[in-house]
Amino acid sequence: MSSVVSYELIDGIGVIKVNSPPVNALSQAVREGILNAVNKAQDDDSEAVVLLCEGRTFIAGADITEFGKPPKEPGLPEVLSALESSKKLVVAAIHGTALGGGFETALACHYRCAIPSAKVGLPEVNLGLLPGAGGTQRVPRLAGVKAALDMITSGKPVPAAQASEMGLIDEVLSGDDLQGEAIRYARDLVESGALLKRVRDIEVDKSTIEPGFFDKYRKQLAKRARGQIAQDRIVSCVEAAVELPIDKGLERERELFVELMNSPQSAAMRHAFFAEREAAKIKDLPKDTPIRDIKRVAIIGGGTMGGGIAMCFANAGIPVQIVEISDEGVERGLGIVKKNYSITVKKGKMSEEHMKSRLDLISGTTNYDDLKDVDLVIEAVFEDPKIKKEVFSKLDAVCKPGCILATNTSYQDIDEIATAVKRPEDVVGMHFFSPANVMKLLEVVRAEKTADDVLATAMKIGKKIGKVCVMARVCYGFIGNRMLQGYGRQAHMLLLDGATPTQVDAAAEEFGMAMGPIAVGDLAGLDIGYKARQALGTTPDPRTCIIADALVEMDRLGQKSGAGYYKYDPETRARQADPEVEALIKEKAKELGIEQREISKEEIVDRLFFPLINEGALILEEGVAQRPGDIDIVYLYGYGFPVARGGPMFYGDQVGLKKVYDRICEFRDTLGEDYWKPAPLLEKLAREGKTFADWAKEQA
Ligand code: 3H9
Repeated sequence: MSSVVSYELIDGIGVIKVNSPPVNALSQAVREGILNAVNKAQDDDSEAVVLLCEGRTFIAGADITEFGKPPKEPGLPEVLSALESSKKLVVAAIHGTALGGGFETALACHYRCAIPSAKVGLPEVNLGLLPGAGGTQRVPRLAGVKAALDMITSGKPVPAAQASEMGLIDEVLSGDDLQGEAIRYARDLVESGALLKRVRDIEVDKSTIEPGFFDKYRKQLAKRARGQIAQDRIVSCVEAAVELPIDKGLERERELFVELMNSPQSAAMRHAFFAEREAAKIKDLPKDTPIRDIKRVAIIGGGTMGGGIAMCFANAGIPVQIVEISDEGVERGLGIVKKNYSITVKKGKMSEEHMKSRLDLISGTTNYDDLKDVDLVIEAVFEDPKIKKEVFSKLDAVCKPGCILATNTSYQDIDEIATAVKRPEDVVGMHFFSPANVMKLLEVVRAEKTADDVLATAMKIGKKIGKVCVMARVCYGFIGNRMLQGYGRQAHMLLLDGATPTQVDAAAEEFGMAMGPIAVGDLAGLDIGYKARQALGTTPDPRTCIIADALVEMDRLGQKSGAGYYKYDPETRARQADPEVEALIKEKAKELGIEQREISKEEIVDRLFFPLINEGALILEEGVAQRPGDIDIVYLYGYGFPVARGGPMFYGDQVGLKKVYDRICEFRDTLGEDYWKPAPLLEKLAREGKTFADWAKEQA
């Protein structure tokens, strides 16, 4: 047998065992091993066959690293056909997560059993794909059309018990002894004379499909798909399952799978999958770097941010204290947390008991002496370097040796903050994104003197509380907010040049952004930037803020005051263009001597997104981010960048860096040099005809 698949007879049952860490993906060796084993079982003394996996999971899908390379025999359809047409009964025995091609393998077996903790799912849509080995044809046959569509278009795995109710699993095993229980189940089936149940022979139940069902489903999907084509193709495949005999349906599925596999969207989403996992790795940090134990946490500052961060720890079962300067502050902080949880309970997404157990983990204090025993403190006070340094010096006095002192600052110089303590090696940045209990991104900022184990612990605890962690070095705004400045600036300048707020947002949203930059300003509150500009005490370039400042001075602060760049419906919060603002923009453009003109959608998109790529290139050169993929992850998880574009740097590679560079030069020549200086790395790669991905490989 092959090195990754073994086959042996146990109690008259042929047991095929896959052992291909880390996730038993269907590499060529695994496919070949299963095919050989099932063929062998046809001619030996086995009465039935069990297919199971060693390690942490049943097969978690096709081997994504093989995608885009020349296909190697045997293909998955051939293997599945051998399993399905086996003359001996085949049982798939599932633990961990049977995903994608893994679950499709199980669906080609005659029976499926699973231990209670197992999950099954078809997450291909998250990679811009559809299940390409029968999933779209077999799931509707077992679970019905609507359930199949919901499962495949959401990509969400389903727990064993639910899968059993849906008809996707035949038996939930009683214990965790996978092999023993699976053999027993196979034996029971044989002894009871169970038939070779082939899913292909089942008729799709059409009774639930009303006329126009698929059109309606497509329309609903389009709203959340944000331009992703995979969802639409999945519906086409399920339609084919209803209308065509299975072999024709499988052909249709294959055709659309290949189309998606070759699409730029899937390439972007596969990039995002691997970039996310890569981002967790710090290049110069040895794998065996010790991790500090984090059992108790404190958050300084009980505002919206501090409260949200506290919730992240409580959700992971870690006790957390909120520190405020007054009893009222504590009260307010705990109130914010309680309100947030109550909303979740009201939506039916959390039980009262769960809320209570989480609230029990969160306490408040005004006394720094209460922090003697904590292992990690995260400072989330006002963005004022003086106040932050005062907080750190107080923490230095009370916290035990080895306690990690983290700051949630979005912009401040963490090396400077670290001068306030006698143990700068314990200082690190942990930059959460608002709302902290919802947003997945955590920028972990490595300061000049941050110790290796402090950095490793911050990355680890970030993962534990459910965040996607990306390491950044110290600079103004770190990775995400530093890059955002050019984006926000261009949004504002586009208005002065003649685009309307609606045109700017529509172009960004059509590109795939969750929300356009002007609407985001209204959502965040225009007064925030206004106050920050006032605090700087310098005179900003009016082209970057003149309209925003005027709106604030008119008490148009954004959504919270019912009007900003847009007017908001008080009931639905729907935004509406406001002629008053359009007149204001014209007036301000005139004041600055700017001649307004028609602006094309293409210009809006290039002026918004190319500055991200250019600043990203500077960030890479300076070593602020480790890899282009890390920058992409920051934008995907922190800023609503569309995953089907892979992130700004991957988008740059897809457009072509030469084209990006040339366009930036064109803007430099037409719009002025101030904000359009091509980054040296961008220029170099453009001249060499290379991509950021090529550069990353050279640096690895
Ligand atoms: C498909 O099946 C298409 C078919 O319909 C049709 C075919 C014809 N391939 O996530 P982790 C690596 S599409 C290759 O950190 P966890 C991963 O890169 C596929 N490698 O662990 C990482 O490597 P490293 C449908 C894979 O425990 C390591 O395994 N299936 C694959 O947090 C550990 O991963 C999916 O989309 C793969 N398929 O989560 C499932 N999967 O250590 C994708 C993982 O070098 N996978 N790796 O960084 C997952 O969702 C999670 O990995 C899983 C484990 C839940 C399984």
